[in-house]
Amino acid sequence: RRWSHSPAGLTGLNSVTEEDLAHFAKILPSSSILSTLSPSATPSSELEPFNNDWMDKYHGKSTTVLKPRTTQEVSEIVRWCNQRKIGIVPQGGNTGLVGGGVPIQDELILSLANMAKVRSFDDVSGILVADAGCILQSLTDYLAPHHHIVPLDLGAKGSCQIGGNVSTNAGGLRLLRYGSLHGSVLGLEVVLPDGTVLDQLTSLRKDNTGYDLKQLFIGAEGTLGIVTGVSILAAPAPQASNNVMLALPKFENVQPLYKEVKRQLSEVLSAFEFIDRTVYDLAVKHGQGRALNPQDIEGAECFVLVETSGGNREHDEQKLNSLLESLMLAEEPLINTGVLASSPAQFSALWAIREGLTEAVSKEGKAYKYDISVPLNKFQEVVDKTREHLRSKDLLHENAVKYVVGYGHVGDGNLHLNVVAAAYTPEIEAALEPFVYELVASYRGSISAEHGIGVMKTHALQYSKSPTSIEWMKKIKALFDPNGIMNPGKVLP
Ligand code: FAD
Ligand code: S2G
Ligand code: ZN
Repeated sequence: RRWSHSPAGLTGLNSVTEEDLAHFAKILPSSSILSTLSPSATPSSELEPFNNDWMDKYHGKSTTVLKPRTTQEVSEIVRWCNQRKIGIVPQGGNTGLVGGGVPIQDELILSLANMAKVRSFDDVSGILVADAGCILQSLTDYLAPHHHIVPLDLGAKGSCQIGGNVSTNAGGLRLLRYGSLHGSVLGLEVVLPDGTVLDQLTSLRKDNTGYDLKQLFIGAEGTLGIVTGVSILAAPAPQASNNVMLALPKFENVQPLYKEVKRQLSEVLSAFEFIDRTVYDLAVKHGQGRALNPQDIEGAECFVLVETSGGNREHDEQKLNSLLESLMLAEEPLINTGVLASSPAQFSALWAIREGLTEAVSKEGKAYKYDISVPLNKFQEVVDKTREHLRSKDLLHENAVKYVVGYGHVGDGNLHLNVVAAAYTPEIEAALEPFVYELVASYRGSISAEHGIGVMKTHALQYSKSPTSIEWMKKIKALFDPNGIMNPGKVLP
């Protein structure tokens, strides 16, 4: 069943044995060990959720999942694996979309699920220190009564962990307003591939003393060490958030609309998300969120969800209403219509359409996901060219590729091109890769805007990074992980 671009095999590494298990049993209670090897003899079906990725596209064959509760336990496990040259896949919420969080073969899975405590929060500075295994939604819930929010939001918030967010340098729905994790993460605690605990968990806003080592682990996808603790600057919760779903007659209007929205909303703008018509209709079909009434969106080619977050509800609503008026009254209106959320329920229902796109797509079939950065005015062209390319290969039909859709974070220039197929097959992949990567390179874009490289795109890194860059990434990898045990076969070709 494996056809994806994973390396043929991992060389120079050993499998977990019963002796290893006996050693792990000295470090962890039995409840923290899941293994098909005796004496545990857990049925392999119980390891499925750890061996298979969220899309059911990548499948590992690990025999053993360890779920340590403390940094010290992680350190002892890693030290042993480094001596035994056993490959380790660090796993968070397993919502990654590039196959980075599941084994390529039978590497050990080290799950952070049992390290989910908030260590401290200072409600004056807003600095939160949490275990890496804290689920994003649980941190959001923890901060709410303290009138703070995590400066990150994504559709996977119910399962993804802050350690996984850091390791993939997740972007998400709020990057436009709150910036990237490279800015909001203040410190990290990391277990290095030899078991050393690198404690960089500062809670300082400013610390300009030597190289900023934590930056190396943000986006390293578990290939340089295991993040066990995160210190992050939470943002003050907005007093008022509002959103509006705009229906556009044509894609060309997205750019002038973005300019106008930024001009009129300026500091209270907190999200600007693009949804093409095909994927909007799929979200409605699968009951994601509350649809706009069909007659109002007759002929709309795409949608934009705009969110404001500010300090004063009346002020922000006044801004939104005058924006809507100006958009509708223009002699050449940029929008067909706009639905302004009139209640918290409607606010959530509009967001649910955008956040439900991934699930709607996965309900339609097997998604080839291309999370790319391209110039905003090329979003539609990329979707159209990919669709045309598949049609020219006679692959655009019910039994091959059903839909080609686009949605994403306009403010970040990040398009999520999704090719929805009846099944994952070698001929569809051969038609899409390197076609999509070459198309992105032709716009001098990036083949991965926020999801990372994982195992899916190691061979495609060259489209976005120079040979010198890749050479020095490999030198850094060899320095931190000379035995190549940390998430082997991921990120680097
Ligand atoms: P996992 O999937 O478990 O792992 C991801 C990678 O990080 C793997 O390489 C793994 O080895 C490594 N890793 C995990 N934890 C650690 C750790 N503690 N230490 C070291 N390495 C670790 N992504 C976005 O950027 N923006 C989005 O808007 C977005 N929306 C999504 C919506 C849905 C519905 C889904 C299913 C996914 C979405 N994603 C998005 C992708 C995914 O949620 C993110 O990449 C997320 O950050 C992964 O977190 P996780 O805890 O699930 O990590
Ligand atoms: C999003 C999720 C992944 C995808 O919804 O912003 O990052 O391609 C994506 O559905
Ligand atoms: Zn995204």
